[in-house]
Amino acid sequence: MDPLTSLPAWQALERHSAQVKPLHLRDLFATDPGRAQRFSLEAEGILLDYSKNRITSETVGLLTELAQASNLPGAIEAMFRGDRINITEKRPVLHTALRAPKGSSVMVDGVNVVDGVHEVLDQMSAFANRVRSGEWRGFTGKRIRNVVNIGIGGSDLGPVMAYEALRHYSQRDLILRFVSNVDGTDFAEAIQDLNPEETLFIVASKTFGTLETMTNARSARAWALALLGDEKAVASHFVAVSTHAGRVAEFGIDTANMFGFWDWVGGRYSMDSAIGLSTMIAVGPDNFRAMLAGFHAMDEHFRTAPFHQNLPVLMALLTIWYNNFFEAQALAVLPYDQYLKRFPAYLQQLTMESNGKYVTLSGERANWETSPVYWGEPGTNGQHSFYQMIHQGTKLIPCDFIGFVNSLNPHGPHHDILIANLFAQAEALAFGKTAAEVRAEGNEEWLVPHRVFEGNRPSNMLLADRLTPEMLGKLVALYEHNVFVQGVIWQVDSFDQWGVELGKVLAVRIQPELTGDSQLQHDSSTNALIERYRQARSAG
Ligand code: G6Q
Repeated sequence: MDPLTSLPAWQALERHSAQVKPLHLRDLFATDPGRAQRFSLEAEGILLDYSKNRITSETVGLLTELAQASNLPGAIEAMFRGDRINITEKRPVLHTALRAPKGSSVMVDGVNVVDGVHEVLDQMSAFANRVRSGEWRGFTGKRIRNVVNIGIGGSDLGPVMAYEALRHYSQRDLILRFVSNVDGTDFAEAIQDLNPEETLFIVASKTFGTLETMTNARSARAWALALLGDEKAVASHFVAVSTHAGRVAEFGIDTANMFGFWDWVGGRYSMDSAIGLSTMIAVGPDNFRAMLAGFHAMDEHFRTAPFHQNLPVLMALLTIWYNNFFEAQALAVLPYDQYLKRFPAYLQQLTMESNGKYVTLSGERANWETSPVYWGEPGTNGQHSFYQMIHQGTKLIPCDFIGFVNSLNPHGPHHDILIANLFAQAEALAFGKTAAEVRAEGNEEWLVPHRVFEGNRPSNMLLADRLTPEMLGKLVALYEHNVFVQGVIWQVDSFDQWGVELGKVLAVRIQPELTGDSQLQHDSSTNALIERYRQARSAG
């Protein structure tokens, strides 16, 4: 594989970026009345207006050439086909098979995995219906009122994001809670007002060996059994989502109450597998399947649309444009919809765990930047906190704005106010306010520099009709594939996460040292911290 920076397409982009950097969006719009139309794309019910980016038509052409030179078409086919593209874990990457329609075919080791996917979906649907209807009873015969998902990382962030996003569609007499942190506070607060007789725990863990999840699951079992008083109660109050039947059985959960998935589903790509069981219980099988249909529609768009009309490809290329040619270090995701309040947190894992890597597929150090820092908050809240830096800070921070034409909760003027703010922020970022405009408002001269907005801050605007389950699926798939394209171009394995291992190993070593009196053999800082903790704890 040629180093990225040696590709002629890359070098052409370097030269081109030097020409584009001095251009201002104010002038690009003023000289081109058709700009908004030219740089807008509508597909799968999503409008992407990318005209407020610091690009020209040549930029888009060169970026798509880079995608071709990086063999993106081949990489897309390899993923959908089930090639072992997660090379460091020697696994296929087939989250797209999780939403493939019944009857379609994706072969792994001679087996059509789509059949298995639909078997599990049917099993999940039957179970979800039993919980939702009250047919599934707790050990003492009471109806289940509370569902607590215990999982972390990919086994938490997707489910909690989807639950919040689709709350409007949820069965309101069921309480959903999510426990992830090993901090006992997370568990204690989740169950403090719950009755174990009416509580179902979903232990969601691909490996069923994750320290945090197993610690929380054991606490949940102890809490439930302390009140229910009989080991047999576990069968009525615990189900598992895992790939590891042996460990599930060892924990005491009947494997008849286990929902399986496969090692070709990465944790952060697993919300539409059985890991989404809590989502399905909350919103029902029909809404869950509508969400899957949305994922699939975006998969098909990604797979078939030409690059210059391809939503995930264009968004990824624009990220590369700023990340690699404008030295942008971050990207803000700003949903103007309260239901998407956990979407930025979900994307943090999807993007940064996938592409936050300095080693390329060939094992060399990348001499180019990889993943930017993704973060965000729902609008308008973010406007009253960190937007200051986006407007007037020293860093260039491209933004993805997300909005919906129709609110799921239309209350008086709220939605128009919300959307006015959404459009206004993108406008203010792009066009800013000149010194002449500030002076014309009658400001004193010394205040002028403080009140000037340079503008030329780029943003994408994603606009859809309303936040339905199907639309959520499309949005998530849009970002999944966006991340994939970035990873292909940066030549990293977007599907492993070796960088999370070392801290886990060290924690296992430190834990007994916190309570023991063994000789400490760390650096002086770590030794002193452990000593300090030991002394303070023993002093009570
Ligand atoms: C995601 C990661 C990671 C994983 C968690 C939970 O891609 O692999 O976030 O999802 O560590 O793992 P388990 O599901 O195995 O408990």
